[in-house]
This record gives sequence, C-alpha cells and structure tokens, in this order.
Amino acid sequence: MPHQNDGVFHKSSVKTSLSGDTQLRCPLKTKVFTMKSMLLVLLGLLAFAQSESMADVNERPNIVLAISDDQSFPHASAYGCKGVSTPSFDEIAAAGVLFHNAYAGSPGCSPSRASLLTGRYPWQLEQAGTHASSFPSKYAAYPKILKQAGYWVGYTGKPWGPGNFKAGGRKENPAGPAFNSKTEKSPFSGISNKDYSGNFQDFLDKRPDDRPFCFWYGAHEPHRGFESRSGLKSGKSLDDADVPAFLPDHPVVQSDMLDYYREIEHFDLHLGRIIKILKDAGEFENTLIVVTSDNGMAFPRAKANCFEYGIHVPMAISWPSAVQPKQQSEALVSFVDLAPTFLQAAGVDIHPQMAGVSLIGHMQGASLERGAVYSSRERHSSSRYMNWTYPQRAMRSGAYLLIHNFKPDRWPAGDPVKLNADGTLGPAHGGYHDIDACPSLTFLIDSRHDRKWGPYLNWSVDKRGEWQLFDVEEDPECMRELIKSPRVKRIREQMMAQMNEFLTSTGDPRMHENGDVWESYIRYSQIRKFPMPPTQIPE
Ligand SMILES: [Ca+2]
Repeated sequence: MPHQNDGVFHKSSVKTSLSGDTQLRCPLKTKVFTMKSMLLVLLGLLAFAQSESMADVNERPNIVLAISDDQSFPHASAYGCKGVSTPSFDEIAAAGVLFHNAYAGSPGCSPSRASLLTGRYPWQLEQAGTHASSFPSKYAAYPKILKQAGYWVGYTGKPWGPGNFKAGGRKENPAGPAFNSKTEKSPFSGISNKDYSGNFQDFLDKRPDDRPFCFWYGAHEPHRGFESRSGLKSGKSLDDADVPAFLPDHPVVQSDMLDYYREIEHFDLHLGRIIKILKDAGEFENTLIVVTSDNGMAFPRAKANCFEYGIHVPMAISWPSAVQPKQQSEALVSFVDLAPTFLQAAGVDIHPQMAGVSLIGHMQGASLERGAVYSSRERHSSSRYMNWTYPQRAMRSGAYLLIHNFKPDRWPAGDPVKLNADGTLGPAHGGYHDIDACPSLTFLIDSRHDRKWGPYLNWSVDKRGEWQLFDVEEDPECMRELIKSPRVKRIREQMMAQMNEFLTSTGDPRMHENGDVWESYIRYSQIRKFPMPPTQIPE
C-alpha cells in the first residue's frame, strides 16, 4: 500500500482570485446585468407569452456545453500536457477563463451529468445520484428551463446516461431532444461515427425565429474502448505518454494512454468545427461555451474513484461579449455551478432546487467565496455481490482532498471474482468491474506477481481505510496517504467535521437513517452475478 508521507503539510488555501494579462476589473457590461437588457428580457418574455415571437429576446446569449466522456484534469494542452493536442479547448480558454480546480459531481457518467443538469449534488437526486438508474422528473434540469424561456434546445452524442429517463417520468432526455442523424467515417474503431459538428449545424439550420439556443455536445470520446495502438498510428510516440504514478510506466500502459489522448483529440476536433460554425454564423461572441468532461479517465484508480484523477476535470469557459479573455482561475468550482451559470446568463431565475452558484460574477472579476467543493459516488457498474454499491464522499479544500469510504469492508473496484453464466465460479481477478476493461487493467492483473509491477494492482483494487486524506497540490496522484499522520491532525479533524456537517445539512441519506437507499434503486444496465465476496484478495 502507499507509504505514509512525512513531508511538509502546511499549505496555503486555494486562491479564489482571477489572474490574467488583461484588465479584469471591467464594469459589468453584460446584457444580463444592465437595465436595458433586463427591460429587453422582460419585454421579450411578455412578447413570448402573447405570441411566442422571440424577436425581442434574441440578445440573450446562446449556451453551448461541450462535454467529453472520461477525461482527467491534466489532459489538455492548455494545462501543459505534451502528449495531447487540444487547440480548440485552448482557444476557449484563451477567449475566456481556464479553470484549474474544477470538480465533477461524481467520478461516473450518469450521476455526474445529473449533477451538472440540475445544479444539485448527486446525493440530492435519489435514483439519478447513482449510475444507470432513472432520473426523477421532479428535479429541474437547465435545458428544460431554458426551453420554457424560449430557447431552442438540443443535444448531439451522449446526453444524460446511461439510464432510463422515462422510468423517472420524463418524456425526453434531460439534455433535450437528439440531433444525431449526421454520421461520418470514424478514424478509428473506438471512435463514434456521429458527426457531432454536422449535427450542430443541423440543429442550427432547424432553429426557428433566430431564437437563442442551448446545445449539448456530448462526445462519446474518450470513453473506452479504444482502438489499440491508435495513438501510435497517429504519429505519437511512447515517450509522449505522461503516465501517472499509480500506473506502471510500461509500454503497454504508455500505448493505452496514447490511445486515450487520440480520442480526446477527436472530441477537440469537433469542438473546433463547432466554434467555426458559431463564428461563421456571427454567434461566437454572444455564446457562453463551457468545455469540460463528466469524470476522469477510464484507467484503474481513476474513473469511478474519488481520487483526483476520477473527479478533477478540465474546464474552460468563454463568453466574449461578457467575459474578458486570457483569464486563469484557481477557484474551486463544481458541476453544481454550471446550471446556475447558464440560467443567470440567460436572465432566468436560478431554480430554488439548485445548490451551486453562478460563475458569471467570478468570471467578471469577483472572487468566489467558497472553501470547499464536494463529489460523491454510489453504485457504478454491476460489480459486487447483491449489486452492492461502494459509497464514497469527497471534499476538496485548500491543498487537501478528504475521502470518506462508508463501506471499507467492500472491494473498491468491485469484487475480485464473479460467477459465470452457468453459476460456476469465474477465474481469479475476473471481476473488478468498476474498472472498464482495458489493456492497462489486463497488464496489472497479468503482472500481479511481478516484483516491480505487482503493487500497482493492489493500489487499484485493495480495500481502503474508511477515511483517506491527500495533499493534492503536492500529490495529485493520491499516492501518499496522510490520514494517520499526526502532522495533519488539525486539518483532518476540521475537514471531517466540515464534510459531515455539509452532507448532513444538504440531506445526504448516508448521514441519516436511510443510507443504503441507493441499493434499492433499479439498475437498468447489465447485472452480473457474484459469490459472497472473499475477505482476502485471491492469488
Ligand atoms: Ca464518463
């Protein structure tokens, strides 16, 4: 297991101010905040109520969310990652704000996307707070609110999911209606043939009355599987792979990382085409664009874990007509902030269900008064005996990440062994289904007796303590466990008390009497069968 760190622990807290090479203290020139624009919005709403004509409210900004699937925070060239080339992400960052501390709602797709859509924490969303269940219609999602305010709404690619939104009483996906008819030849077998940018053009072509629009570009990349060696075939070299410390710096893993980089570049390619479409239509300046990812990379000890590589995501936001370019922010921001940001930009009241705060004031120069952000997970895949969950809550504050593993007796990556279809016992290490099948996982399992590589499997799949603490500024790979160090006693106690208080006050069932309620929620994806789990890892 990771050794104890006896290094230096006193850290400054995360800065919340913006920095950049432009004048930041600009007056609030945005249409949202001026009397003139408020009048326009009110007049427009009146006109909409009377005739559905949107002519008077078209000054409102368009909203575009570009969300990749499983991309960890360092993996964009704007963050200095050398192996991946993301000129479009970088362009949005240069046109607005590059965020260095953005946290997804959850390290898994469905709960993270639900958190983004509703501005609520996953533990406040019942079935939508766990993976591949349903999405109760009583929770307001921003695309529908904007649709009701007259926006033209749609998505391409991957919306909220996986899961069954109809079972929650909804008629359409909470991301909006689908625009997926355009396809193209995919460059590699692991990459979708959906022509995301072509579908955005189709969405725009169908827009009635030049209404403002709200579009969700949800790439399927870089979700697994990858075409093996697609990174190498694209001209990358193994030296380009920046393998995090929790994975073996071995050619198998390096090549897997390059394939992952290649898929990020596909997401970025279509983002670039969407930017061009917006510019050609004269809409780029008055479009609020958010680029991010729903959770971290699909590698062992990353996705489906509340470690940094599972919940810390890339984020860049531009809105040239209201937000100064070339800004960088160290503020702690969360997915719960995005829906309030979109609604405030659109001049719509922030829904009272929403727990986050709008980022617009911050992007216009104000500091963001927030000491912590939170993330959580419940069930991910079907990975354990009786379809059990592995509940985690995480809090990032200052330099530290605190994780509460509510069921430390369970296997964090899933039970090690599953049952075959005929009910017989499957092979040793044939489980761990909270890790997506991949060459890196296979390498870890195959190398488990190797003197050098053996510990890596343990770091990914072994049981963990109930509480974990990491200094993520010094140790973003979360390899140096600090929870028992006397030198962080005060920080540990403060953070534990604060997280408990926050979860309790925001209604987390884990802090109340119905903590296991998530295990009663239906999973609509595949269900696997597991024996009573072993208490020790098999040979
Ligand atoms: Ca995902």
